[in-house]
Amino acid sequence: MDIDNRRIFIRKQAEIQQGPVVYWMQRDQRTNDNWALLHAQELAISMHQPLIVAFCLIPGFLGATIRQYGFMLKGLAVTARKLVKHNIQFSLIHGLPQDVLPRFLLEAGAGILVTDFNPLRLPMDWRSRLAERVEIPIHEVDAHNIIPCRFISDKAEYAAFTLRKKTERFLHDFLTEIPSLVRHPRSQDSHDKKLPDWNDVGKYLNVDHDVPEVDWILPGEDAAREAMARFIEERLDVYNLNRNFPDKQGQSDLSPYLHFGQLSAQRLAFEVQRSDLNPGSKMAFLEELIVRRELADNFCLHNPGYDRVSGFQPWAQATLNKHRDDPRPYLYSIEDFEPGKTHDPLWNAAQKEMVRTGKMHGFMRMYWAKKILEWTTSPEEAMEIAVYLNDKYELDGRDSNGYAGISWSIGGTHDRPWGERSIFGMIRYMNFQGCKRKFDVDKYIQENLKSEID
Ligand code: FAD
Ligand code: FO1
Repeated sequence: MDIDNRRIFIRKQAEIQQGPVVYWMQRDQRTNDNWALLHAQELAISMHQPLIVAFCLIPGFLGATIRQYGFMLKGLAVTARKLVKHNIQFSLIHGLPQDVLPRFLLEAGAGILVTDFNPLRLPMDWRSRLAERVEIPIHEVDAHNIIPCRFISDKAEYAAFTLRKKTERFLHDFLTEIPSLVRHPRSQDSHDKKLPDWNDVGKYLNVDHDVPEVDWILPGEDAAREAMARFIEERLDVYNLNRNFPDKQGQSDLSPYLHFGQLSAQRLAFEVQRSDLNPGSKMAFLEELIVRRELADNFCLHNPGYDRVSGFQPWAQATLNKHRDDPRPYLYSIEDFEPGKTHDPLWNAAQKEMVRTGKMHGFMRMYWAKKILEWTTSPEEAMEIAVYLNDKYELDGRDSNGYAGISWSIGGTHDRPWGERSIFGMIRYMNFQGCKRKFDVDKYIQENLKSEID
């Protein structure tokens, strides 16, 4: 197997015991192109042991609603079936990992635990608490990033250009073909091939059911691969032209698959790179998928305040403090923002797009967050409202890309200072006129407010 050791972080040193290998699947919820699963299988084969995959279903996660849980669980059902077909046991366990995994591992007689990488505060906390409660080794494998996050930099990178130099240096090592999972040669004698009753898991959830599931995207790793192929076939060639125009279908729409780990970013980058399409579009897409995305994980791993004003650069905190008392032309509360009831039809249209589809256009997310800074009493309130709405309605929410994107918009993270103005200070400003010059705002407003008018 050619897993690169620079992908593996020893989360807990201990004596490997004789027993099955367990992969605690958390962020990367797929059988295909999953380095953590491949590492676990390689260990199990070398130890002549069965391989078990465990997923801990948590009753609530960062404000996720039935919209996100529905998408995730339907995707997990596909992955569970594929694992069993590979003679790999799949176990769905209910509760927090540090509470339920120790007993599960003991009962399975596990020899070693493998998990994947997640830089967010809560998932990191699960991993460290678990490490205190088990006696077997824990290997953490970064299956989410093309260049492993812990390897590429040991500090918060200031901007895309500082990280880009490092990605260019190591991309050749890591943007490779990915081996396939093999049918596992051994299974637990007590291997319960029984799959969870997915219709029954809803009762373990404690989530808001008022945000409906969406139907424009099919969950699961098989649908993700098809969507990837369609994007490369139909939209990649003009990605550079259309991606920043909210009135055009220019983006890949793959972020929900990437967020839940139903699609490997390395697979996507590998297929894009070897396509013979417009080099400008390929470069633009890989810049987002590799540099921007890895910058977000780097930000969350090395900056505890990734979702707060305290996580902004000092220059940004200083400039926002200086303008803290500037008069706000409009002031709105969450009661105005959530239903999209501001004076600005463009902002309202973006909010409606997110509430209705679970995916606001990438360009509009910048405008949307910046206006929340302009129309609230403080940067702290702006961050709170932007994170709350983003994590409640976006299918791809609760993701390092989101915290980095909101921090970029409101706190200039990974951006530079711009000309000083009221409220924003030197944080980059965006306004309606700027959008009007750039794309057909009337068309975008019509499309997204029409459900109001109908
Ligand atoms: P495409 O343009 O097709 O890009 C392909 C992939 O590249 C994306 O799926 C994503 O993984 C990555 N990517 C693209 N743009 C960015 C970016 N600016 N930063 C990091 N990665 C990027 N992204 C999320 O995944 N979840 C979020 O909750 C989220 N919230 C955001 C909030 C704000 C205020 C801003 C400014 C950006 C946010 N983003 C978020 C980043 C970006 O807008 C989305 O990743 C993108 O719109 C997803 O749609 P797509 O997959 O069709 O994008
Ligand atoms: N990860 C889990 O291990 N168990 C869960 O029950 C779970 C629920 C969940 C719901 C919505 C969502 O957006 C993410 C969720 N995650 C869960 C975490 C997710 O898989 C990612 O690890 C994080 O969002 C970080 O990217």
